[in-house]
Order: sequence, then C-alpha cells, then structure tokens
Amino acid sequence: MKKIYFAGSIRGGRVDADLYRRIIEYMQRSNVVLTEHVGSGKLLLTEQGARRDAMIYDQDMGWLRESDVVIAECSCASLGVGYELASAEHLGKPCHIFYDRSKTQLSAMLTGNPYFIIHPYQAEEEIYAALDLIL
Ligand code: 6IA
Repeated sequence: MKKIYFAGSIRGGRVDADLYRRIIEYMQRSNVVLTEHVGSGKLLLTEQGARRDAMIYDQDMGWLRESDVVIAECSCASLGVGYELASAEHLGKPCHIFYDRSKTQLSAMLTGNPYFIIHPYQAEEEIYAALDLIL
C-alpha cells in the first residue's frame, strides 16, 4: 500500500475533474491518496486570501514530503501541478506524468527532463493499466 500524491489542475481549469476523481477512486482501492480533494466536484476555485492559500501550500508540501510516489494528470496545464512536480523532483520522489496526447502537447520542461516518467495515452483505460504496473 503506497501513499500517493495525486496532482491535477485546480485553478488551472476543472475540465478534467471527473477524470481525476475516477483515477483517485481507482488508486484508492489498494492505496492511500493524500490529495483526494483534487477530484472533488465542489471545490471553491476563487482565491480565498493569502492566509488560506498559505495553509493550502503548507499542507500540500507536507503531503508531498510524506508521499511515496507522485501521480500527475497533466492534460490541463496548471502552474500548481508544474510547481509540485519540480518540488517532487527535488525531494527525490518518483514522478509519473499522464497526459492525453490527442488533446495536449506537454511542456518541454517536463518531456525534456529524463527524471520524469511520462505516460502519454489516448484511451483512459491505458491509465489504469499503467497504474497497475506502477503501484
Ligand atoms: O495552479 P492550480 O490551482 O491548478 O494547482 C493545482 C495543484 O495545486 C493541485 O495538484 C493541488 O495539489 C494544489 N492545489 C491548488 N489549489 C489547491 C487547493 N485549493 N487545495 C489543495 N490543493 C491545492 C483550495 C480548495 C479548497 C476549497 C479545498
């Protein structure tokens, strides 16, 4: 059983929120997902003020340190997810990045960095097959 830090876009856009929820539910069958809220349908997206955001940042960085592996869904570009991936690299956490290659061109800052394990997919089932091997 692994502790998973799942990263997906929040203020970067919620078009893939349902996909995040399905991925999280799949991983939760036999693992712990520390960032379950990323798949929630009722997140408040507006800025909540600097103090609230500081709490979010501190909590997320704590979970990142605690995690065994980072799984990121990057089809919808997000500054926060990019920041989390760079931080995870510095912490030495294994990082798996998924993106729908029929919809997205991933940033060269990710595809160009051999540290990241990148999983382009076309059909959603490919994500679950890859997760079975990773987890
Ligand atoms: O730049 P973005 O907002 O798209 O960044 C998304 C990433 O940052 C996610 O992978 C999260 O781990 C993290 N993140 C961004 N906003 C929040 C957040 N907002 N709560 C937790 N993690 C966040 C407040 C939602 C609140 C109503 C529960």
